[in-house]
Amino acid sequence: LSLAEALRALPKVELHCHLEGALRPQTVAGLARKNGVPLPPGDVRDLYRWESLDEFLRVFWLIQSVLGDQSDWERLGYESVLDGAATGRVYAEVFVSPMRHLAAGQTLASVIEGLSAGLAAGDAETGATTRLIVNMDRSYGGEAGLQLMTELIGLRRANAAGADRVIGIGMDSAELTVDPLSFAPAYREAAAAGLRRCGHQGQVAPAASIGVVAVGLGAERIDHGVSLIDDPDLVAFFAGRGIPLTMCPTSNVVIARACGSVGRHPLPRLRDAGVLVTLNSDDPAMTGVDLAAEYATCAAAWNWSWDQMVDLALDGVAASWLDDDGKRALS
Ligand code: ES4
Ligand code: ZN
Repeated sequence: LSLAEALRALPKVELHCHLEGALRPQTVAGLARKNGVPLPPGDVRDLYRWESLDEFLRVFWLIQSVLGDQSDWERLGYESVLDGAATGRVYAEVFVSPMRHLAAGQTLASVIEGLSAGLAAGDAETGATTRLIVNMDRSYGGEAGLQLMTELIGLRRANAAGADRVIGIGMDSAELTVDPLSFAPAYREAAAAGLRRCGHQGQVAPAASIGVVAVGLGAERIDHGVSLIDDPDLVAFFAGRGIPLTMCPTSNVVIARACGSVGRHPLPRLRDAGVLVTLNSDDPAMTGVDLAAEYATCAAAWNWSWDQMVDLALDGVAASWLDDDGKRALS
């Protein structure tokens, strides 16, 4: 058994994976045909080329636009769990960013009901557990974010189908053009409703903005946080408070171009400094690197042993939003 094969078999958790970024290329093509969404001719994978986060996001938004109705969301949920299980994933907290679909006239209820049905079917078939985090697309602004939170909280209060699968909220998409604090009312509402909170920050924006999301918005977990390494005081603060980072090294190299190679990624240095860091795939179908491949890539790039990779996987359990019994079951 090679290290890469062993790492694929190692039971893993994933805390940073965008469902839309996990959509199989063939499914993208099939749903585009079904829903009459025009895609450029040729293989869908030919679209997966970009030079920056903003260029990537334009492709991501196009991929999102092929999801047209509840049955599409159900298919996405189902296939994503099967593909996750094939990478050794036993527990996941996955993102969906429905703002674009709501603006196009879909209802949050249908997105959540469809996804949740698909995730449940996938979980039943594979034995995995998959929970949902609803992300605000920052490019729509803080007011739209608050509206999304209000709607989500309403669905949970009404016991709408699938709403109990949503355990938390976050934000993603554009980073440089948006003031994170404009999402403060949305985070406040979510906290008051008992939802867990995370947020993308620090792929391309400076370290101080990561502090703003953790302290100013009360995010309990930062998604990416690459630039944290530039501010030793903030690194010490994150280490002391135990605020986890859900990091995605390959994505940071090929999407945000935040560092030149996985070998130069700050995850090992942050871990040495006492920060709770976890390893994740971000958009596996769009980068071509799934969770198991990410583990193998990082082990090779950092020259980490099996035992070090197992410790890193266990830190994923620690950083999850499972309760203590759930964490114990996976440790
Ligand atoms: C994303 Cl900000 C960001 N980075 C990577 N993948 C994404 N999908 C949606 N937003
Ligand atoms: Zn992400």
